[in-house]
Amino acid sequence: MSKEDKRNRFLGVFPALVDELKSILSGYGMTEDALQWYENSLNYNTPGGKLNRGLSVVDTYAILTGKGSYAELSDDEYFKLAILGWCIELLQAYFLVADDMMDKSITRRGQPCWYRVPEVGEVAINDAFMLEGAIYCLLKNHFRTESYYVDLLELFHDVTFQTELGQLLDLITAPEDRIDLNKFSLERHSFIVRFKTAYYSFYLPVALAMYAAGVKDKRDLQQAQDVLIPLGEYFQIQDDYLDCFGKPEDIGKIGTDIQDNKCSWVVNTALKLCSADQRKVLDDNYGRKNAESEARCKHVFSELKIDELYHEYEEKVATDLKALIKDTDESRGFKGQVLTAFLEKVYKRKK
Ligand code: DMA
Ligand code: MG
Ligand code: MG
Ligand code: MG
Repeated sequence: MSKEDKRNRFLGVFPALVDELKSILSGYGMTEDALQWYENSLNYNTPGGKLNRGLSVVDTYAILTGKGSYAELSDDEYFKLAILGWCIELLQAYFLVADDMMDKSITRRGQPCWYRVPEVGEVAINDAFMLEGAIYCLLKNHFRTESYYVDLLELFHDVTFQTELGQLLDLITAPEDRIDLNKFSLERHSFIVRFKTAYYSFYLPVALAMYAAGVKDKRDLQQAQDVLIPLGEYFQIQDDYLDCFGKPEDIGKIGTDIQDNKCSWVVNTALKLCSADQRKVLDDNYGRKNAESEARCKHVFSELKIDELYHEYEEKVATDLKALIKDTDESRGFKGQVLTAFLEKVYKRKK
């Protein structure tokens, strides 16, 4: 099955899930306007992205069970895996609606952020909670009788909390009123991004597919994690790079990291290399809410050739990850190919 067909098949599942979620609301006697609101929020915030995380659940399961072509997946089997995939996309939707409010972002996936839609505003806070709530409605309806139901619940709860811890650190390292670049370091950056991005974006899809495929040995989950967390760190470094150097048409969002005083890979790399004069420019301009200051920071980044350093970093990290993957122990049923498939999805991405 081609990449496009896989994506379309996955997208084809979503409307049924929206109907199912709406019917839970009607079961509570909720009014038509509430049903319509939820439907709009689900459709606006969930399916518009790359769907890498959701598709990876199905792909990983197919690799683990030796059904790599999808042809041997029964319709029921596919549907259940796709639901787990959509549960991650719902988790992502929940984080993004909140993240865009906290980061004061303008656009997401090429459209206004949900909280900036005029009728929505701060109702978006409750909509974020309801996107998260959808996960547990779907898990209950479709997985309650599985032996691994509790594993799924614990996994979603643990990974959600880890992400929230990462978001907490991301936000308190970037206060708007007390800009102090001495608080930043690449070590702190690494710690933040592993929590805010790597667990839910990389470990979660694989762990879900492993549970569904009956691979639940702690040693297998650990070896998946040992590669997927550094891979997720690389993914967030790409996100930081694209925030500064990517084109809004490609990435679907307008970068906010410089004006938001974010502890991003870009500024941390610059801080390690800059002269005293360049440091002064950054001290005086980073985290200031105006386009001129932002442009001065970007000028320092280009003097320091952060762009080139990023490409060097990308080559090195890809080589290191391939070496790590080579050591995968496949004796209990986990497969290194799962990890290679992930690396290929993100290597040199432009959006
Ligand atoms: C992403 O951080 C983390 C989560 C949990 C959404 P970010 O603010 O860099 O993401 P984006 O660049 O997509 O706003
Ligand atoms: Mg953000
Ligand atoms: Mg953020
Ligand atoms: Mg970002």
